[in-house]
Amino acid sequence: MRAGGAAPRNGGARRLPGGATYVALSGGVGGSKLSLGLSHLLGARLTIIVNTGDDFEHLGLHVSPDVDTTLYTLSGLVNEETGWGRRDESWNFMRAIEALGGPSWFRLGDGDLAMHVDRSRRLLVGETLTEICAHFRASLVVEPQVLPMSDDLVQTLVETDAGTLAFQEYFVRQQCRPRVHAVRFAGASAARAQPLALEALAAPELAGVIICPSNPYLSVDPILAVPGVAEALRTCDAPVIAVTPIIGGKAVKGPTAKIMDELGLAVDAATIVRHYSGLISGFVLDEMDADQEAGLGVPALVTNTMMKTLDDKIALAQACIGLCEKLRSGCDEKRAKARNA
Ligand code: FO1
Repeated sequence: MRAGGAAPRNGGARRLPGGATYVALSGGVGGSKLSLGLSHLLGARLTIIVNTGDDFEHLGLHVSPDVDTTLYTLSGLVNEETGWGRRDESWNFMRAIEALGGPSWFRLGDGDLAMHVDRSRRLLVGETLTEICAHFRASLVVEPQVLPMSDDLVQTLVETDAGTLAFQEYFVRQQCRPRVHAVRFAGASAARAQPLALEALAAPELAGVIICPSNPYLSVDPILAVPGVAEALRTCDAPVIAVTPIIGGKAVKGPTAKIMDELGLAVDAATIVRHYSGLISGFVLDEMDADQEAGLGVPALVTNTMMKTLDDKIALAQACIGLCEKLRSGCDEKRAKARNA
């Protein structure tokens, strides 16, 4: 039995045997879908390090979209149509604030609002983002460990032809329309990586790290910009793999392909592999792009990466774990050969 008294929603029906642990690096919607698949297979043996570069203060509240999307998805509360926010949500607050002439460009449902109010209240009395996330995780009965990448403020800023925009200004208010020149992460160099995240990456039981199919430039890079995280990936004993966010030259959701184009990059798997070069030892690409496998320069697995159903999510999670196992056994063989040589 877990805190909150309820059994985990995933019930462990498809749980993989063994004590191996995995870490996922995730942004919002796309990353959460794979995290859900992984959570079905791994339960509490999964740690998800979540981007907080999208966090911002809105209406005096601390909103942490990627953390909430992860918690909602893993607890079954998510609105599956949008991929963010709660399902069966009511919108009385939005109607009331619109009637008052208040800001309505960022939509906060009534149930969702409770998260932001309670998070803000807890921050005011000195709790950290990690402590708050652990509390919500227990209340919503989420099995995997969900960790903000840092408790310190890191702000994703998008340099565009409309000026420097805070992430949500770019993403929601301006609907990703401005042309992007660069992305930077204010506060990242002084931020401390969440110690539990570094601990999970250094655990002797760690069997793989999976970079989810989140936007590499907007959602994964902020995590990697926090000192210690990229280094922990480079030095960890387990394979690190990435799942493509690009299928057939397009992003499943969001502005990944548009940004790649604006940055003068080819919108293909090789660009993503190069982006993570030095960090990853394996890559998962979509079967639609099978012809790109040969030129990637790292071992690749070709599979369906489009996650429409829960079965798709679990199948992709299983494929990721399979690739990590394969890469690990390759390394073990090499080590054994080197020992015997
Ligand atoms: N995305 C939108 O496109 N429009 C919104 O009004 C919006 C509100 C919102 C509220 C809470 C929350 O947790 C997420 C919300 N998102 C909204 C999604 C969010 O902006 C993005 O998904 C992430 O920041 C990018 O990963």
